[in-house]
Amino acid sequence: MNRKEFMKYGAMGVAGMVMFPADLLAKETKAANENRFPKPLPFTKKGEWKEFEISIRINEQELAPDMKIHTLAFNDTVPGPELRVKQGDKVRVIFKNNSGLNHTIHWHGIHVPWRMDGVPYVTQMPVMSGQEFIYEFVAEPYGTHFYHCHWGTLLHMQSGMFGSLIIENDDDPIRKAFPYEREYTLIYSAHDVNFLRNEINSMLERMKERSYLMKTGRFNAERFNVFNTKEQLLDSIANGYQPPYLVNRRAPADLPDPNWFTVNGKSYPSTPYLYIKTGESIRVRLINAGTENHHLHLHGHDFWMVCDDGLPLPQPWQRNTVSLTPGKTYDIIIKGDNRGIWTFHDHDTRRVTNNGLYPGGNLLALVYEDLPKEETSVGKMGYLPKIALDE
Ligand SMILES: [Cu+2]
Repeated sequence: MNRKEFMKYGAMGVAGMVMFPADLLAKETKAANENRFPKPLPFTKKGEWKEFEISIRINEQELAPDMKIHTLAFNDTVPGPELRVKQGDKVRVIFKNNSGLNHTIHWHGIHVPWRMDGVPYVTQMPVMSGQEFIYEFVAEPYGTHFYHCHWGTLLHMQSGMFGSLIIENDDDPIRKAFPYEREYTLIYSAHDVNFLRNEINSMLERMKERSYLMKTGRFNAERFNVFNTKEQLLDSIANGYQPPYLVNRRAPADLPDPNWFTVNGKSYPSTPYLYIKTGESIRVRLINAGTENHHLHLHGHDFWMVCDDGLPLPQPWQRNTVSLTPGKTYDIIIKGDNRGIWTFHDHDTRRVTNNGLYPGGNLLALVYEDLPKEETSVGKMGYLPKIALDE
């Protein structure tokens, strides 16, 4: 390792990129860790409505040190911002599409009026580039939910178009049964970065070609599936045009095969830490916005599974591994009764790798803040391991 590399990876240690006990308890690590969770989106009160603004554009995201991918990011972050409201609130979301592609937003688990459900060509027209759409619904039911794009979901969801939607209840049965001060949101996803690169590059190519053709007056809306108005699209359909979801343009062999796995848009060693203290209970909201099953296992503890798809379970369920299938949310309570540093990870070991290399992917740590100083040394390790990131 040369000096430049040492400086770089040494600095990562300070930022908490490696699981050294002393680093994990450093002030800088804790401060940096705040940015590894979705941030609540501020709203404006407009009469009885809570009004949120969400936009979308193509962006870039660092999954792990030096590993960047192009993303489709709500408000420039992956995951998108957290929408946090109270049960019964009237919610208005102004969605602006600045991405050059079509999108919609689906409110997963929310009992919205059907016209607000975000399914293109079923409940609404896709929100085309440059357009905006206003979603309005009443926040029901209580619990941990999420939102995601419903256009080209195979690409758009694994490109980052998802975010948490938490509906709080002042009379929260979980808080009563398991008093907690701190809570954490973890959103899981899986990415075939080669698929993403090819798809997004070809989209960018098409966008370039499109603007060139537009400039020279030779643009064909049907060929590019880009329409300026609903009327223009309906005219085309009447003339025999088929929207792309009716056309099987992809052979099964071309389907993505995820090789990067993220929690809150990050792969280990950039994944978030869950801080806890002895005697404390924390609530963790697990959301699977990806395509894979994640068999999440906590070391050294059982946890209490308290909500399934946001709904409080009649009987909390004590366990240490839970299968979080695509589209599912679970809330778990972890009680701090075994001081230490413990991993919480996908037990399908393919998913604790970055492109096949362990450790990586869906691997994170539960970290006790009250770990005594004498336990924060791991003995004689004179080097910081460089996490291998191959292509
Ligand atoms: Cu989309």
